[in-house]
Amino acid sequence: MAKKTTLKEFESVFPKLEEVLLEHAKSYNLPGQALEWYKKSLETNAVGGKCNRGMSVPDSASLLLGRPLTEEEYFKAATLGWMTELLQAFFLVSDDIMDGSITRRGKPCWYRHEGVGMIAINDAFMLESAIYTLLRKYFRDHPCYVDMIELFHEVTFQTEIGQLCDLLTAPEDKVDLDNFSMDKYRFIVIYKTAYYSFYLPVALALYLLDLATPDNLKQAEAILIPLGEYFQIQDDYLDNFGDPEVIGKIGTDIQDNKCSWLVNQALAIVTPEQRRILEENYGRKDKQKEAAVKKLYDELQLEQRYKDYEEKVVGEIRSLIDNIDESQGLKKGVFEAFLAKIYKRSK
Ligand code: DMA
Ligand code: MG
Ligand code: MG
Ligand code: MG
Repeated sequence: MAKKTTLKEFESVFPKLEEVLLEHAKSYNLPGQALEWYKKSLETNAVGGKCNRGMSVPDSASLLLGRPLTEEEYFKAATLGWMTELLQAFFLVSDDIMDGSITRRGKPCWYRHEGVGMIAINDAFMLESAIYTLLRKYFRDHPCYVDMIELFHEVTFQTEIGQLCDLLTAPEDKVDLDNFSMDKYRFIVIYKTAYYSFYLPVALALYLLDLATPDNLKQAEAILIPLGEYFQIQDDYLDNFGDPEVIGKIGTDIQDNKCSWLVNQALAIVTPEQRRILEENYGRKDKQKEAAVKKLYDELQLEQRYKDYEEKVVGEIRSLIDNIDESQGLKKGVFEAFLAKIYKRSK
């Protein structure tokens, strides 16, 4: 089997793409100060993450072909990978503003950088635009160019409706635990996370190789969406139980009144007195109230409940992978690689 791409190899593609993006901006006679700003935003927001999504485009392409990629193929695949990272950067810059987060990737969130503030909103839009600049530059003549544009547009919309429901179920001024449910939860996480984080990179790899069919895209989606749901449940678990030093961000879900996996699990097993504790302390911008919820989560043994969930869901995902019909162009290895990357992750 072909070897997996390293972060170093993947990151080595970025400077060329950055140059293309800056040249493109320059062609509009963008003043130097603004050009410098755009460069800083690209370097701060697109680079510096784990790049799991981005690297999975070349990795999936190589697994689908059953051989290593040529240099040119690698560059194209990594370029598509960087577009998924730009989409992610666009969502994270906005998400951190909307969630009132403090840190991201171990540093202050972009909107909290000196002199940035709400200019970050426009920076987020420009990170999104960068996707289409690169797509046009490198894929205009690709037989799947229109499919790729439509895929980015659709996945963006899917993420946005997920974010909308995430925000609407978490009003700042009104805590109503009856608003939460696992059905709502599933909708939120499938849309806000699973499509762009899991389905998008594999669909891109299939389009890149011109191997996509309605059938294999459906088959891939049927596995990648449950995988993405599991991934966001991990994110919710780590928001409370993870080490901020390791995950690079400080959890905000309790104070933000989020319809998180943990609060839904708690609601399913609380006694009436424990429910009162939740009602009085959840969703308040108050460290002590947050601590009371954290204490309740410990009493309810949610950490163990998460670990049991993880074993169960990983078993289910493994059996979905085992049942893949490889004659449709897919390879089990593509999905095994995703699962191996996230199983028992701590960041
Ligand atoms: C993640 O939701 C979804 C998107 C689209 C960024 P989140 O707010 O739980 O993410 P994080 O924990 O990284 O802020
Ligand atoms: Mg957030
Ligand atoms: Mg959020
Ligand atoms: Mg989170």
